[in-house]
Amino acid sequence: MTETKRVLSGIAPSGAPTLGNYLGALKFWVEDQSSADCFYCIVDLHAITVDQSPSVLKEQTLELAASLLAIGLDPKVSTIFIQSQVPEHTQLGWLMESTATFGELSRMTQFKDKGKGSNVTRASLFTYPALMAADILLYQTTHVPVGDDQKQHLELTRDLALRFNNKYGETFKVPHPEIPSVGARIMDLQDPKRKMSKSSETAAGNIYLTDEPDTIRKKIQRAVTDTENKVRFDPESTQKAGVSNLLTIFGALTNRHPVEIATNYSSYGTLKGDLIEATIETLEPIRKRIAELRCDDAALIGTLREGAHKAQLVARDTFDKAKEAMGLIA
Ligand code: AQP
Repeated sequence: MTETKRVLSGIAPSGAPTLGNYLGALKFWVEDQSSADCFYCIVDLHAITVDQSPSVLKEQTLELAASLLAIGLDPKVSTIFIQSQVPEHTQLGWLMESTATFGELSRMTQFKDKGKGSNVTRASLFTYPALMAADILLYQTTHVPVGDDQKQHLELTRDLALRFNNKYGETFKVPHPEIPSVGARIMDLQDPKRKMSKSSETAAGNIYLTDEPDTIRKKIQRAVTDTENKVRFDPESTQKAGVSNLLTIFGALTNRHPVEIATNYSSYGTLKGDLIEATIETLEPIRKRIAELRCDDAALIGTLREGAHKAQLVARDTFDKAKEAMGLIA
């Protein structure tokens, strides 16, 4: 008998979602809905591992929730919820912190990059990979779509699940990473050496799902290229990083290979013009739908609460099993 494919993925409300989030992750979430039992989580507890203004965090959470529905995630098909509304996440997170070692968490490269050895770095930034393990293991997840940056955290999740199962008895499914075969890493339009990030301070390098057509036009027209004016896909070359990024975006938007797209263009101007049209064509219906959904935040919150309720039915069961296995009285 083949096991049911169960997917869990999360996104942090750490800023307005970008075209990078959409092309690198969210569009695959929509595709997965038809073939798997999907749990999609707004990981607000991950967002507070760095400083957030409370009012901004609330706004970003609602904007992200509207964005997830606007791109086509269907709450009748998938379980869509806010992480902090299901307390089992933090509860199992503690059991995972009590399974992981200090040495393991110290080796996480994201902590080393983001924490930069500072004394004011929050303790939660150090321990959040254990919370992420709990997020995944609570749902007996079989597959986790991950980008390059999250592979190490998923490896830790697998190690913790195996360790727990060996020590306390079979409790968790051990999840597999799922690397999208056509996954794209979208870079900042102004600094193509760094990835497009929702928490980035320079809006000019990001395209947001809520950008108006005129804003998209200006951002792409001003995107950094080089003086050679030769449309060539060569993401490894520093000189061609900007134009390669534009070709990657175009490829991901139209399901074509960037190398093939490059052969159709002899100037950056025409490439940018066509890319602007393709981007607006994809994002304009999403932007309009987000605006409609944001007219009724109460309904949006209601949808998320229903999602949390559905999620909790599964999460509670796993948490009780884990607690019992560890010798905690239920
Ligand atoms: N530039 C990107 N290109 C492709 N995929 C991307 N993702 C993020 N940026 C790009 C994918 O989006 C998903 C959700 O991301 P996350 O919220 O878990 O955090 P992140 O990866 O750290 O995304 P950001 O936008 O860069 O957030 P901040 O600024 O808070 O750090 C993930 O699947 C990620 O791979």
